[in-house]
Amino acid sequence: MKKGRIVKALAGFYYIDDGKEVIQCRARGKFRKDDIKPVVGDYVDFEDQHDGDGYIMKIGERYNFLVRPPVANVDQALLVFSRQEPEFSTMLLDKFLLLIEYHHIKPIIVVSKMDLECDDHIEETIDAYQKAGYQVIKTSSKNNVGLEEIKAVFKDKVTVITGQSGVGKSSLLNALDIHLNLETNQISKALGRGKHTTRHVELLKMYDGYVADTPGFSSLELYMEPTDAARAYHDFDEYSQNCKFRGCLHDSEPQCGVKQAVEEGLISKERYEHYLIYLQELKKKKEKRYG
Ligand SMILES: Nc1nc2c(ncn2[C@@H]2O[C@H](COP(=O)(O)OP(=O)(O)OP(=O)(O)O)[C@@H](O)[C@H]2O)c(=O)[nH]1
Ligand SMILES: [Mg+2]
Ligand SMILES: [Zn+2]
Repeated sequence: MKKGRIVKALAGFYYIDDGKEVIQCRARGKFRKDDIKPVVGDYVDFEDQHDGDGYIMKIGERYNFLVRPPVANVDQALLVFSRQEPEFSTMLLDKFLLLIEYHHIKPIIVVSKMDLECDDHIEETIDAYQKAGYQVIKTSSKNNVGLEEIKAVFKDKVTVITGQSGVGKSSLLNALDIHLNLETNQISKALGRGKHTTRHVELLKMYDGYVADTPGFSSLELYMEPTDAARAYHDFDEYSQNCKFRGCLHDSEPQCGVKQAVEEGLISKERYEHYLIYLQELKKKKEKRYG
């Protein structure tokens, strides 16, 4: 039996890197029965048939698993948000951060298309997220800005590049490595959003790390418990030490450390308001599930 890591999944085939070469494999039917499917990033045991085909026999334990995009064993995520086209949305960014931090994946915020100058408050926004403790990298694939900073974060890590369709994820990777030639697309001007150019997930070896370009999305679903959401943001979690009640959702509970921090200006009011919206969404979902 050989061991390796799935670096690509496409049309029912899995491509496994064993450190020397990449072998094309299929999954055994038994995985489907157990309702678990191999995903990119999985460590697997496989049988090499030596005819260019093999079979995945066992999926190793995952230390985390992202549903969208489907990738396992991820260290960090570049959350790519364009300054324009599509327009930067802190509401969506906060949703994303909630999801990524819930999975214990380190988020790195990338503000792409910085060359599209306009009358926004992008610097203030960036400042606010940096104050909250997030690393923010400004890039322009068009003008080759911020690329060295991106290369530096790839080293020794598995990084997923994610974000809405059309924000420039594939363009960023192409700018980092001119030989990559990933397909990119012209954004639909009428809709102000992209048309899903990237269609599969693949781990690429880049700058001493593994990097996954992923298909963009147009909407993002939250699926955690309300109590998990209350603990997801690293900065909220810090102040929740001062909450009187265990399992405080930082909503209507008295003596809440997070609300206190918002009042004192230590947590941005806007982020807290976004959090409350997502918390309501999750509570409603839970009610539906349990009646
Ligand atoms: N002005 C400007 N345009 C950019 C930049 N980066 C990407 N674009 C444009 O944005 C559009 C979408 O780029 P893609 O790289 O295909 O976006 P994507 O995020 O990979 O999209 P999906 O694969 O659909 O998720 C293309 O028309 C790019 O030329 C940039 O830095 N500046
Ligand atoms: Mg793409
Ligand atoms: Zn609280």
